[in-house]
Amino acid sequence: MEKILVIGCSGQIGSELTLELRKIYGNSNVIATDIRPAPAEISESGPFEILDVLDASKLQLICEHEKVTQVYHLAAILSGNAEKRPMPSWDINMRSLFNVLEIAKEIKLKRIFWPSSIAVFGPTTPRYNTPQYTVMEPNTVYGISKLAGERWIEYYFNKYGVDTRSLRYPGLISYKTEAGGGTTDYAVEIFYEAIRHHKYECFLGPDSALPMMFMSDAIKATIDVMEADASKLSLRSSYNVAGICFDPKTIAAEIKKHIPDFEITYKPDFRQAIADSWPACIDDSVARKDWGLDYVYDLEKMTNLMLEEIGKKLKK
Ligand code: VAH
Repeated sequence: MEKILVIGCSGQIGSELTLELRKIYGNSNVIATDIRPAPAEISESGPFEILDVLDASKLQLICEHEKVTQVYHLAAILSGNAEKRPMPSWDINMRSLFNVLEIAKEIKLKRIFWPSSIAVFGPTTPRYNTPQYTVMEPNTVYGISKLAGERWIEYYFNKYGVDTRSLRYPGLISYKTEAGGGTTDYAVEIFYEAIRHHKYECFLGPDSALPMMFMSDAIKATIDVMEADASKLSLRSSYNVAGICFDPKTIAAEIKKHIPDFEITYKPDFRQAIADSWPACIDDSVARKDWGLDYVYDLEKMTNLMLEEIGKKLKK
């Protein structure tokens, strides 16, 4: 019997992943945790506990008491916020990972998922069709923590046999939980502002192309890589996953097809330098070959759904 622990269930990924895992494994077999209260649909549909992932003893207690077999560790300080508080963000992103890896080694957890990011790439990385293996010189706190994290999860796999799995997420777009503290947040904010005010001041310039993915595709890819037969996995650092690639002017034009008077203006802030250091689009052929990565949502399909669902949400 699988018993799954989700760390960071109230976040952009965790809030949707928890519900999807509960559909697969049963509500009572997916324990949701976060340092802050969870949305009602999570806390009322299955076990929820307040957990600070830096509290290693409480984390181990929950894993042992609940006989946890798999952990999805999703808690992290994202790129924008990490630049505002480098040392505390480094500590949270790294110490939380070490807590999970050490407990996995200690009590022989079956499998660990930890999210990496396209932020592991830097300004010297080829920006177009960025390969799985390439130069990686990130110059952000978040990117450095993700690069270090990839090395550590691979180390724990090779040295201690901890079955670690990971994806290099692009910017993730969903209508259920607003993004928080990231550089790709504009691709979520733009929908809310377009519906509320028919205008949006974008904190990135018009041509800042970045790899993106609709959340349901990201959730499917996450569960697929965790459920893949270990013999199929050719790497234990983290898989490139791409989804779609667009810049602010392109997504604005797609929204204008639905809201003709929508206007976007541009006022780049500190996050422009972060975006400029990241790839524009990613090659994800290794993930496709190893475990069948695929996508459903392109820009048009995603825009239609985001406007429809956020429109309903804002009417409530
Ligand atoms: C961020 N949403 O903007 C995250 C993500 C690729 C970007 O890792 O920091």
